[in-house]
Amino acid sequence: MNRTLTQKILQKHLVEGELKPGNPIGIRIDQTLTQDATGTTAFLLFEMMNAGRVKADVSVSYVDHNTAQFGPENHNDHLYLQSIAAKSGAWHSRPGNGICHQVHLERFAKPGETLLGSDSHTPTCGGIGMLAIGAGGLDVAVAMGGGPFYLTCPKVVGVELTGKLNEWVSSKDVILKLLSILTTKGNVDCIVEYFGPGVKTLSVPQRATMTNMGAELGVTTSVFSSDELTHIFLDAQDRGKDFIPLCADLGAEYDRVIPINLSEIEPMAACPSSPDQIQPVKDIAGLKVGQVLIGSCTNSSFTDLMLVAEVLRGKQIDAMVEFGVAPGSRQVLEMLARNGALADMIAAGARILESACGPCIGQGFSPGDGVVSLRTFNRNFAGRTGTKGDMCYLVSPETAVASAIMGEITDPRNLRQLMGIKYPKIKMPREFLIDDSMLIPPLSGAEAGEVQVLRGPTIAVPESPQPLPGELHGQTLLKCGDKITTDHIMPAGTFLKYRSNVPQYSKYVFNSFNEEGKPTVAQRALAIKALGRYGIVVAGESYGQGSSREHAALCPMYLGIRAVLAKSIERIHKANLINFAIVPIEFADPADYDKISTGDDLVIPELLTAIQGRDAVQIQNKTTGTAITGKLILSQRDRNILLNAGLLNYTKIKASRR
Ligand code: MIC
Ligand code: SF4
Repeated sequence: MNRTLTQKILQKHLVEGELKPGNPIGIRIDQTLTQDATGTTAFLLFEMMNAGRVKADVSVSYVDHNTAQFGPENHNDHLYLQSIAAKSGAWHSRPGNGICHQVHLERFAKPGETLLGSDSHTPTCGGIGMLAIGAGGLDVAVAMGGGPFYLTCPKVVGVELTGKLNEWVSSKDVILKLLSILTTKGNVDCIVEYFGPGVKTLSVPQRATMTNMGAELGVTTSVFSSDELTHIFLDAQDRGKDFIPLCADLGAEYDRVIPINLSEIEPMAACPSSPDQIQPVKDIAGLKVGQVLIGSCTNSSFTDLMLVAEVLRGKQIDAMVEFGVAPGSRQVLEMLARNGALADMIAAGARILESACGPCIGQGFSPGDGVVSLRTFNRNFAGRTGTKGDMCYLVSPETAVASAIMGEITDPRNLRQLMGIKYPKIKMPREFLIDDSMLIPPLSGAEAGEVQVLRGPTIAVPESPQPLPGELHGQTLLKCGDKITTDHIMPAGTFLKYRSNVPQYSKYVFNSFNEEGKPTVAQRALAIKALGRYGIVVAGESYGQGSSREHAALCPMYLGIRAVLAKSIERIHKANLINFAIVPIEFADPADYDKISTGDDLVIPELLTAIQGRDAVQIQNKTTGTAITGKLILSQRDRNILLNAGLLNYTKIKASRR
């Protein structure tokens, strides 16, 4: 059989199950990554598992999200992470060293290996030919302890690239084009594999932009082959020894093929407020912009920022535009500083931010009311900038810099005519600047014994779920619509600093649904809990889009929410719900969604019996007297986890039986 690249990597790592789309499978994980916003919980859970030292080949704990340090919380987390990494045998990437995905691509990613990361953009490393998957922190903690990662064997969607990108068009425009085709929903349990003659025209950072933003499609991951350009990139990172050539067999069979001719791609934009609201830039050109931000794990590589700097050299950004640049890593920042490109950007009016997630996760640079913000980032969910009613557009660095100069959305292909600016051809450096001094290597077992783990007073050990009841008496805490993201469920921005304190963070569950002067969703959930009943969330399609944050399950669980009834649920979030013993139920008939309102009393009479072995579960709406059938789309392992009060408890029970 002619195999896809995905099948080859999966086969090599398969430890359980059969490689047939839809089957539950378990794979060995070679590398893991965590970041501070999810990593504190992941490491606290890792400690609770008593798994000893890290057993994955490479585990890196990054600090990149929570670096603003208003109050002691962030620094307490950093100190905990540095000490627990030392204790447990993980690498530690210090704050300032860069965004996890960019640094991992530069310094650790290896073609043909598997990576599991507690961040949804972990697929970035698919740009180097790695099978890189985002997951909840608890799943990553299990993989750090040497356990397999369980997933549904994916279908493989082949994206056949032909042609070559034109000047001023970038790989960001290609992934935006793909988002316009596949949208952000309906792609669960698929992997996107890029193939075809167009692949060799894209550098590793360009590929990584596409695999990064593949997360917005809701696919398990995206992957490119590993070829001569991969070799050149690894050589330039002084990691040539990590190279292996890898590609699909000729005539490999994909479940679906989407052809994309790179020569036909034009500058694209994702309009407010979803990454799949795509329009060609030329159709929205002329719209006044008040803020332009370059950075995030999608578009902050050395080549991206060199292009921006070259365009800006000798120019000024528009007087009404606030212009920020956050380089993806310390390597990128230092190289720009040494070659003068940073000075060009500063001279043009750029405000330089540290190498971190920053504004991408609402840590500063919230736009003013009514201000159009153009960003090279990957997500523009409503309110993610920190401003209610924000108008955030996602574009390529080319479009961003052109618009910053012109003060309005500008098709970068017009820059020559408008400003006499020629397209700068940016070369990949033959050697990147290698300085790993902000990466602390793992300690030996003996040295680690001496380390004291620093757990500051703002860090709270998360609570474990209680066993599920045989018959669930609940109330609809909230009925929400389609495409509810994890940002809606557990907001980031100014609340991000409470990530390592579940009781505190849970106060902001579904914060965007709270109304002035009325009890918050969290207060209502606690009131239901006080009556000895359970909260139930009812939702439309694609519930739990976006991030991997397990707090979107952990905090609701803490407030007594034990079931989600939705038209469909996204992969990572569904796994997180199961891990924290919240039952994910899908409507057998989506029209039944209309039979429930917020506040309705719902009873699930045979919940445990159904979890034990049925695919359907009956739900009685006591308020309206109607009955609803729900689907339980669960593997045997999912059922075991739910029946044993969550993954942590299940892992402990399994370990005690060994
Ligand atoms: C995001 O981009 O939404 C985040 C913040 O990186 C999240 C992780 C988190 O919530 O900590 C993600 O993508 O998984
Ligand atoms: Fe950080 Fe933004 Fe990337 Fe998430 S998407 S990892 S917040 S830069």
